[in-house]
Amino acid sequence: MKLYYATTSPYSRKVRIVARECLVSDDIEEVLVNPFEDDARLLAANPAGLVPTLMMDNNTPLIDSPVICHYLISLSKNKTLLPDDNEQYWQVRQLEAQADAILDQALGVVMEKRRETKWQSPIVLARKYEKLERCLSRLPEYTDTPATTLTLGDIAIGCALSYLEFRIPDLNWRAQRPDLDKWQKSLNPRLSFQETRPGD
Ligand SMILES: N[C@@H](CCC(=O)N[C@@H](CS)C(=O)NCC(=O)O)C(=O)O
Repeated sequence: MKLYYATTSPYSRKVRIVARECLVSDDIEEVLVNPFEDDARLLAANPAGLVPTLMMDNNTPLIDSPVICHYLISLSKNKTLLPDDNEQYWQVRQLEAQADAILDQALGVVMEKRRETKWQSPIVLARKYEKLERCLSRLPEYTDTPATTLTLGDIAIGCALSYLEFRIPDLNWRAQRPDLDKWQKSLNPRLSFQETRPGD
């Protein structure tokens, strides 16, 4: 398999962490691309030109990080990332979706701030900041450290939080949510998180 990714893309990071946690990363060739430069290899696989994009072994593409994560988990024997139990399964999927909602808003902020200052909309930015604050305040309480029971939802939240710190440090989420701060820091020593740290 081939994974088109960018080091600063939090959606890519999620997939790369999942691949490592479910021990399928040896079967994946990671191909670094810049999605903003219309790389021909990426466009051939994904007409929307977004990372992550996975080329499966049968040369068919899979797009969208949740789809790719689920596919990789389906290839592995890891039953912790996405539990079989119906109630737990949907809890994990919900957490994954909450994390993706944070990422979508965060990416919106980053893109808006990349526009020339005179074209930036303070209204759009304020709305996105409000959404981010609300989303963070509604995340579940993290009273335990993750230890051995890391799920796909935890990975997604971990990626979203570290992306916020990387790209929107003025949001200062650690000060608002000391429980999340402690929990997120406990993820950092994992090899999967270390090997995929965002960097320009
Ligand atoms: N819903 C998609 C979002 C992917 C996405 O927006 N990726 C960004 C990088 S973080 C991208 O490739 N942007 C390039 C562009 O907008 O042209 C997913 O979960 O994979």
